[in-house]
Amino acid sequence: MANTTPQTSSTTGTGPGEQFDAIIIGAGLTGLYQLYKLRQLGLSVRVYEAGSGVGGTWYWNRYPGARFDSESYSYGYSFSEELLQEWDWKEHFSGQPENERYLNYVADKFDLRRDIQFNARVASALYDERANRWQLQTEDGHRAQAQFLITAVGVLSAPQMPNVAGLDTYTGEWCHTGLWPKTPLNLAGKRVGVIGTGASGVQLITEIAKEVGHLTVFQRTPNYCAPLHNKPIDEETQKKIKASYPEIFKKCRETFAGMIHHFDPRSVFEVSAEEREAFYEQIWSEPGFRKWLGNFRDVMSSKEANDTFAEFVRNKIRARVKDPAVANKLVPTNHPFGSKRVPLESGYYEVYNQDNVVLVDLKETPITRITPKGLKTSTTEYEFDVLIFATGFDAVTGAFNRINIRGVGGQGLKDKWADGPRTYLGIQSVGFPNLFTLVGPHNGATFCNIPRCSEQNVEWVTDCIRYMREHNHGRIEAKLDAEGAWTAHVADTIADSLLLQADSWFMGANTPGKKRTFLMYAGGTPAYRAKCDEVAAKGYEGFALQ
Ligand code: NA7
Repeated sequence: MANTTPQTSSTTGTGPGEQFDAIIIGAGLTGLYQLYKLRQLGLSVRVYEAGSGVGGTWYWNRYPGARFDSESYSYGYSFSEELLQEWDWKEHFSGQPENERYLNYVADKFDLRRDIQFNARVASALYDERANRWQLQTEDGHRAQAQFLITAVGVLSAPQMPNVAGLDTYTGEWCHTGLWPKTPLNLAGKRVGVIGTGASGVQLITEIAKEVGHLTVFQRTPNYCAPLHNKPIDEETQKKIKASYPEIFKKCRETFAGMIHHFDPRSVFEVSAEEREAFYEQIWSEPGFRKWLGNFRDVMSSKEANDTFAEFVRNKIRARVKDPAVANKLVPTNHPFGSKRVPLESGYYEVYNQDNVVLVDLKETPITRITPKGLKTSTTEYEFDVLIFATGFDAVTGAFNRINIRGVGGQGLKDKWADGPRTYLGIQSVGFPNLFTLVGPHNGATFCNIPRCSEQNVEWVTDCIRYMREHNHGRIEAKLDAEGAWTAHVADTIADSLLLQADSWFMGANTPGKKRTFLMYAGGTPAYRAKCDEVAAKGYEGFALQ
């Protein structure tokens, strides 16, 4: 087995730096598990993490109201029975502080920190063809090398600011939801502006509306927000959950998106109008994503079917907002229900019934510039103490693009993917040997309850490295035909889907200048897992092993 002691040479300057078998970028949920698994294999591993602590998404997104939209008990790691039994989720949909605590607990329990370098943002990763090693450099000049490079950089980790003039002139406090400071902003009694009404904005707005002095929400596109129905987990339920983890995880393995929710096998039009309405009321009253991923099977493929539920949701919104003119602005009309990620909420629409809250429709009055005291729209000037950007992320590929990753012949990954990602299984890309992209573009883990599918990714990569070591292979690279076929297949998975019809981050359409193309995988979790298993069983079919 591998030498587990890293050899150190000069770690900065021009030397090759520390030597490892594998380097992992990111100490979020996925990176932590990959570290744990590679250690078990006897590899020397170093994780580089930009933050000062573990947690990834749950480290950075510490804005008020941030919480799971997956049932907590379907989100935690499944690999350790001991961990499952000793961790008590306190709420059905756990909040950020608790989620961060959980990931810290895991890091401590499995003694993971000693192989993680914190405050280390990777600037470049260059493949040395002759040595068959990846050479990494962090932004502060630290250098290291490894045979395997494994990215666990997350799907939504490259925060995106709007391209509006004048931010540098703004003199008040401001921040992005995805880069929320550790010392919380004091918003009590303040004049606050929020730009963006996606899943983050909806959670944040609902929470801060309870304490701010005045809130102005700048909305570009209204969303179909659905009730989360969160509540604490009582003792009896806790026991039941702990006794039924095998069934919970089995269910997650079998559903389309790795959640506990299954699409209903019926078509919208197989039932009478009364039955349909009763079904909609039923799923609306149930927790989590039941309304999206447990809806009729054709809600995501037939516009006609989708319209029936979209109108149901619009009526729910209208019923909750007192001022019909405001309600009208909040009602989505330009995309099908579920074609963008459905924000789950706990009192969001009622916020707009508060006297101290104003909704500005940016389609009517766009922002023209940020000013020293706030911002200007085409008609009005606003002043704030705090301005919050809930404007989302350069999704899926953004975090890759922010690292200078160069493979065979110095080819940049960013350049290769400029017209959209090309991958095999969303785990490798031709020209980048020994680079594994966990939860990367085209990967089944993207359109999934991430922990369930990222565990699959990690275990598959670990098995692959074990196989390579057992068979004396030092290098693995996807083959061109396999990459072409997978990339075409990814497009096929969405060909009949209404996901195509929205300007969402799924499509890269939220990032100015980015090629509009499907960045994820919509073939479903079971199909993805089966394909990965088949590839492995056939001796890593579609990969060249040397
Ligand atoms: P999202 O879902 O991408 O939402 C970003 C929001 O910000 C959305 O309402 C955008 O409007 C708005 N936005 C983005 N750029 C601008 C500009 N330039 N001007 C005005 N408004 C803008 O990001 P979130 O952080 O809420 O959620 C990301 C994921 O995290 C979510 O899907 C969950 O998986 C968890 P738009 O709709 O583009 O018109």
